Amino acid sequence: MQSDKPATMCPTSLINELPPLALDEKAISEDFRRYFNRTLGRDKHHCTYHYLYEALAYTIRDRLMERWKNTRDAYEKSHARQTCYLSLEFLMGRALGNAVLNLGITDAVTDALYDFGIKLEELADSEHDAGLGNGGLGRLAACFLDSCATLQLPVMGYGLRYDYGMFRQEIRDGFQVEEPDNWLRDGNPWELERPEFTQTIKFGGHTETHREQDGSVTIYWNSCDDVLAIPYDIPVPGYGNDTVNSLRLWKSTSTDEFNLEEFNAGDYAEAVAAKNDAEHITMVLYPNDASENGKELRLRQQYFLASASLLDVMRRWEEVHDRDFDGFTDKLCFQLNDTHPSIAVAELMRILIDNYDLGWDKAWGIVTKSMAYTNHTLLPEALEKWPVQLFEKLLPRLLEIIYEINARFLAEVSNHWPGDADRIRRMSIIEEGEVPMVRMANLAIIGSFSVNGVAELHSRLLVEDLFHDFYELWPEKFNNKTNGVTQRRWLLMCNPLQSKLMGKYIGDRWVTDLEQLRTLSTHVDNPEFRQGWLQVKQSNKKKLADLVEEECAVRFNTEAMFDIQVKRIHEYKRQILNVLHVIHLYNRVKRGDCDNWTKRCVLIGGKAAPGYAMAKMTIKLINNVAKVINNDQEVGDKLKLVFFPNYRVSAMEIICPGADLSEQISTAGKEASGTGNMKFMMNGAVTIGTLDGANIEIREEVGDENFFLFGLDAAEVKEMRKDYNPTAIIDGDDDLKAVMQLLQSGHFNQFESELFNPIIDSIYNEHDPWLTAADFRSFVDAQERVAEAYRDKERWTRMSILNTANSGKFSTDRTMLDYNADIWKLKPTSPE
Ligand code: HTE
Repeated sequence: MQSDKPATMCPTSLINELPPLALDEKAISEDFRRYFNRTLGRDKHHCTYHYLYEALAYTIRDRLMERWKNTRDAYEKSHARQTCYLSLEFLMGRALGNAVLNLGITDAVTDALYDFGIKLEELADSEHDAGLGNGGLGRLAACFLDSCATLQLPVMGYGLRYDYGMFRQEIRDGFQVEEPDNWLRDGNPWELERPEFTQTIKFGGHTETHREQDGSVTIYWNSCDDVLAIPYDIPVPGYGNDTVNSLRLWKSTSTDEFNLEEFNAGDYAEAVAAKNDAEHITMVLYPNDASENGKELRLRQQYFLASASLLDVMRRWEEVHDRDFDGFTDKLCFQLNDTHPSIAVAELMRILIDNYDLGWDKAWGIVTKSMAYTNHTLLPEALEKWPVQLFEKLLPRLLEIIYEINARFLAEVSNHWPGDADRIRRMSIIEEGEVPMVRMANLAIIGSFSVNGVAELHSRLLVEDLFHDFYELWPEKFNNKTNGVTQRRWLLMCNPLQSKLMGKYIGDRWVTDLEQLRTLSTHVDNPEFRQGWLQVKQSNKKKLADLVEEECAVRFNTEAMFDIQVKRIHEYKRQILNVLHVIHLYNRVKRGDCDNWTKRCVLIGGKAAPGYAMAKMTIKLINNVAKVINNDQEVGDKLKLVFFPNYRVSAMEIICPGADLSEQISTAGKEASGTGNMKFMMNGAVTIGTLDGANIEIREEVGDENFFLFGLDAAEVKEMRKDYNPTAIIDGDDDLKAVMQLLQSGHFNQFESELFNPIIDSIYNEHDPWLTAADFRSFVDAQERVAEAYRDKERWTRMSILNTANSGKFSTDRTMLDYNADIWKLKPTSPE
């Protein structure tokens, strides 16, 4: 094929002569028109927002393209050390607004569009979210990329290009219904296909050992079903600095030779049908957050990502260093986003030994100096284990390598703790039992030079409990890196009014140095500033109320407190505790206990994993309770409750600026960090929360008087579990008793008898791991303090301002600087 043939030399006159594209209104306007009319070929009959969006996306993309190339060149020329961030999830959301913002051309673009009578906001709204993640873990990866580009750190994201991202959630009759998210249907102007960097990934087959003439042993992994990995690159622009980093996403496809043997045997249809297996690997994102599903296809995805990414790194390495791996660990580092890509530990061994003939010790030295692992949860149900048998079938060569890693490791353990068989059993990569399993976290820890948690409490619990054995062996590996969020998307972009107001008082250095927000506190006594702050919040609440009305057909009164809990639906996050409080408020109205009432609009949103029955039931409960409350004349606008459907990145961009109260109410010790809590804080919401995850650090920063604390702490939770008696707690608390009685009476499921029994039973269960009843009283009391504080407008406004002012720590810029100082050691490198 002539088209695939590389030109003998790339003429410099072809690639070096392009003058940079102008960023002014006129140039943007011209390009926009050209793309709409000529490239897209549209006219008055096709003037949809989608085509306008597409024309603008191409206009912006052109301007990223030249910076992208310059950034690559700069990294190449300086032989920059690089980190590869390996993640099964990148929850990027929309790209257009972010690109415009980071290029610093918001005014020029707005003006250019204005001349055509088009509003940037409306056009940006027709972009489909890139929902390639479940929740916090995936969004964190996206925020990391933004901060690394802004800090000019040579970091490249590696992930999967799922055809279908996180499912679209519809609510029918109060129940969640999952609809496929066909996000690529209308094309994706932000990706660049790179077929020239295609890799071949092996699955199945078997291994053969060959003794060479010199006595050495070579292992061949043969008769595999090969699958092709095609990379698609997505630009990641830094803020105001001409750096554009890359996110490389792999798509699976079949090889032309796929199952040739069957083909030759005449099973043509079988062979063609088998192609599907290959194409299916990157078809869909698994919609489980912090819970395991153990499906074979998921393991295929994990290996596909690890292998394709490592082979890609090797290709680039060979271009410069040939087969000399001496300086490898000086130049490269891999950060594993949870255990999902941790098969990379074994895969890098395989590549170095089988493809490049390195000896075991040399290869192991390279692996353990280049891999770093981040743990994101303590929940046992999220700890990945794969049946040995499945490994044997799917990745036989990798299982051999894992066995060898394990044998050498266990020898080290025996040496350290002679005769401690229990410890060996606990630390082994292989869990013995009826179905022997490969423990991915053990593999990740053993193969990495750094292991970190994502908030102080979480990292402490890791070394005290979950990974205690490993900590005793290698204390120096363990460290904390408290999460953050990028203030470019989660303040500057999503809250222009607050940003503008802050700009007037403290300038805009906070955009790249969030600690600057602290200066806001010097203005907290300025009535004019406070007035402005209040007006901003009112406008943002109005915008949110409009969205809620559109989505839920309920009108929120913007004078009321907006009380918000958005996150994945999970028992440990305790949306049910929130509902119990709402029912309690409803009871108060119904019994006339309304003195000094604070009006509340409660919004709950989030997706439930499709196989998680209790989470789905929780959604139904919220909807049923909402229906009763919202239609009760007596309640009126004292209290509203909505379930916000299809919660996602672009929805959060409207929700968090409009929030007054941020609900962070997980059972202490269960939420590793949380990051929604940080977004709310930045946008001036006050938190009601437990001493869990990053809440603890948020409270430390903002001060106890500006945070509503309730509930047991992690140590008390552990204690309470020993003899937990929810029935006694409920009987001893009139408010909780009334709430439970109303639930049990079927008041919220009049025509759906018994529907909520599983939820009611879980609250009464002595083994309820989430201790919902135990924290009810404390939660209701804290909510009463919230209500009282909210009635005092001036006090609340101060609290709101101080929350923003003290959110500086929670920028991913700080998080990335911490990773870089302790783990990556990259040199900021700027293009030009
Ligand atoms: C934590 C959350 C934390 C976030 O990572 C989480 N961990 C997972 N999902 C999260 O949102 C997770 C998903 C699948 C498997 C294992 C863990 O729950 C980012 O803020 O507290 O660190």
